[in-house]
Amino acid sequence: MNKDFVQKAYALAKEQYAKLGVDTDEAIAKMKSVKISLHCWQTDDVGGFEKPDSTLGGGGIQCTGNYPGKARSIEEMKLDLEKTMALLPGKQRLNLHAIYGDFGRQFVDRDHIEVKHFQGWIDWAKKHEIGLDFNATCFSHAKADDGFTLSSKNETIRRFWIEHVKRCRVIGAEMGKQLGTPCVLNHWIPDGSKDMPVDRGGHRAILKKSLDEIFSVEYPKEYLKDSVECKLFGIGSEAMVVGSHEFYMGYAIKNNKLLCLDMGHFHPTETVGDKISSCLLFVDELMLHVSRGVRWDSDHVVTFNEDICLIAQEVIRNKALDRVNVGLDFFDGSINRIGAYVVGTRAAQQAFLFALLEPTEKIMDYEEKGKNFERLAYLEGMKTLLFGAVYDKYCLDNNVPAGIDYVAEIQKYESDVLSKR
Ligand code: RNT
Ligand code: ZN
Repeated sequence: MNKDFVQKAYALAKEQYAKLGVDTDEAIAKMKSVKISLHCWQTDDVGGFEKPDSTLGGGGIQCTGNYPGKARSIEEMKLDLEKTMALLPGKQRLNLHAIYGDFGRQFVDRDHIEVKHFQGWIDWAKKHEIGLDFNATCFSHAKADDGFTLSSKNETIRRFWIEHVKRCRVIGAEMGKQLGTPCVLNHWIPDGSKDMPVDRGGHRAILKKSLDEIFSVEYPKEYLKDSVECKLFGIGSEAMVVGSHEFYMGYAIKNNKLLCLDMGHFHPTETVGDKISSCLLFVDELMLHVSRGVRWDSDHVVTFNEDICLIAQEVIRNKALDRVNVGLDFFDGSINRIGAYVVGTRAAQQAFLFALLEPTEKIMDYEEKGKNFERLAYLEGMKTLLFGAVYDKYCLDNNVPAGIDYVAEIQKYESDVLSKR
């Protein structure tokens, strides 16, 4: 897009928003604080690099599609991430899973992973001046095949996973320490039951006991922040998920942990945006897994829709940007994976910019006076202002393609790089 055109359109947008008392320059400046954590697993369909033929297995999550160009090594993944970041305005973070370590040609089981397997990633993050987040990987493993890990009644299996998660915390803390920005270590486990279990309580008590042991080691908050992620159901865990919403909400409040809210992990008529102001009254910080569930927790690429907008609006309206960590969690293997990344991340950024451009005080004033038609009209009116021109200016300021100019760049990357894999 022609720079002149972007500038001209922005000048009009600035004028239009100014009439509503909104300063567009200020909103763009605030986007510096919106650092979205890129989930590395979009580049390879959650396969990981433990074994040459690693594929996503179990845990009730599924990646569909077989579009060519999947990253097959750390080198390819880094290349893909660099391309992705080059097409995104602002700074991001990178969110790694434990299966993405540099294990060389050896097989290193989950209960043996060490900082050295992730030093390459830490150095890479340092070079790109970004922070790292991390996840224990308690799925795609023979010891998760019967559906229980940290809540398993089999003591050998339970101990294996406790050891894995403890090691993940050592690694996460080291990432935070070396990079000077706390690593959010997210804990999601697949544990659950396909059909009606009788001992729900037993498994939940075991999970609590495992977590208590794992978290008995304290790390400085400047290095490591643990978050816990609930889920309503998964494929193969339809009847019960051990780590339910009540379980983790209770656990996080009682033990001062971050609560992770995944947009695909609630009943489809619930919205995560509505939960934010409640949770923030009881936990210090949240981790968000920004995703788009189509009919179920399908992990579709995020689009600029009302669900993501409400999340961003609630974060901004409650002045909670510094208490909410935003990470992506989708995996689509049916389209160009870098394209999926860029579309999804831009959509999440747009939601935040859109929220930053809201004349909240004015609308709230109507609300307080009971003038709810006016409130609705303003909320609707915001949708058709020259918002795109402001996002384009944000792109221009950051020297990345404005509008959908990134499409051509991704097509080129596909023919030069991805199609040759
Ligand atoms: C699964 C959870 C979890 C995973 C990632 C890969 O339902 O959302 O966060 O998607 O850890
Ligand atoms: Zn998630």
